[in-house]
Amino acid sequence: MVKGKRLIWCAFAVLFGLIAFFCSFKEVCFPNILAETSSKGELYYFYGDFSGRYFKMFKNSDSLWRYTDYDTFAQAEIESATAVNLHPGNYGDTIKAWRSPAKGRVNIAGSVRLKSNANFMEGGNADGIKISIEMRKFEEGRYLEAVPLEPRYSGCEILNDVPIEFLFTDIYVNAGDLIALSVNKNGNNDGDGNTCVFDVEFTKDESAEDAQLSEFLGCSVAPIRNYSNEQGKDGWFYAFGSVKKYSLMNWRYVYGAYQWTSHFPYQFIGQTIMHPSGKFDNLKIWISDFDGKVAVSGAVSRSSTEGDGSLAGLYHNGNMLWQETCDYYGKKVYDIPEREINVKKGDSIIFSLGTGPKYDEVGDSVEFITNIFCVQIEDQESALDRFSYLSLAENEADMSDTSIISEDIQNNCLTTGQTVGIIAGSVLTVGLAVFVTILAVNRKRKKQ
Ligand SMILES: [Ca+2]
Ligand SMILES: [Ca+2]
Repeated sequence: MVKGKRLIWCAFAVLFGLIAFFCSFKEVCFPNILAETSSKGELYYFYGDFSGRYFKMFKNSDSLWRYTDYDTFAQAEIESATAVNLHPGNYGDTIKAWRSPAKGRVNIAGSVRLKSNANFMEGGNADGIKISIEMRKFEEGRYLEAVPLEPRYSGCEILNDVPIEFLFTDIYVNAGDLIALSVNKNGNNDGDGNTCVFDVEFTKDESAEDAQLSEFLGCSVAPIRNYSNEQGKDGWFYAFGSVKKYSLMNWRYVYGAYQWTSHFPYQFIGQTIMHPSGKFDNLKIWISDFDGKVAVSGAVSRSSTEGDGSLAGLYHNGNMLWQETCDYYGKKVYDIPEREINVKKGDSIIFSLGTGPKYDEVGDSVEFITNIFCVQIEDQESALDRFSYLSLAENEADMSDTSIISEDIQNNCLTTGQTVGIIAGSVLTVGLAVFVTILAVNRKRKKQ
């Protein structure tokens, strides 16, 4: 009988132990079992500035999201079901965001770890990352300003490979609210690969119903799509020459990819990488098919320790709005500050890249981001023949007329009158030589 009682107690102890084990197991596994279903909210990847202008990244595959520049991506990591490498870009943060499906409460658990300790990276360029965890409340169809969940997670710098862990509990949310983890490059994005876990556990209020949320996520209007394999598509043309006169490039397989190229060596315009050639600039030209307003911005990223740099410019109808000699030795991003421009149908916006005043091409490959955002359309003519607004050159001599080249032309080249004089002189000299030769031959024949 005593034995039987002992057995019952043992059975209870084992059962209790098992319950305790499973409870603790659930606690440990909390981050990995969250936010898997749509009723728990949706997860998104953004690029830009969560407190300002940001865009939705596009899905490249089941485990990779991208934006326009090569360095920007969010990639699933193998080490856990929800870990992801939020690699920041040269021009904005890479952001993982969660959207609340209804009124309720959330717990957020996670961590961020740099894959490499920035203090010991070879080359000495690495400067770590900064992370922010912020919420944007959704009220009356619009998003309010981003507010950090805690001040210490606002631009928190991470320089070594020790993980930073965070846990927020009982955050009150309404349908549509966004909570996001942003990773910023903190200077440059060398060695900024990281492993982020950002798991959300949502508990809906008992009285709350799932809201019908729209696709609006507070994202800015995306820039007018600015790269394709077709001249004129979305208003964009790819050319070489000068801002005033140019020739269109051809789409060919060169330097490891299909991209726009001229017949000069190493001159091409890729998705974001471009390289100019000699005295002919690379030109990305956009022709408006509407009267209205656009916002224009961009950036040039150079990473080289040789050459005299390249000359980047921005023009509206041939008038220079911005120019910069990008000649820093090392890695540097030159921002083209955003500005609004009133445009008419047929107006041109040109982003140019030249080799510089000495036409030295060494180290002139750059990454060039060229953004044009449509702000306001008053009157659009979609069928506008944009080709007819191009300023195409008749030949190569016709297009050697960039702003920097024009100085050289003024200093070193000849006027039309001088050119005619030289041609006439040359013709006369050759004619005289031929005449003298014939005369000499005739005399020789007479002597024979
Ligand atoms: Ca960095
Ligand atoms: Ca150069």
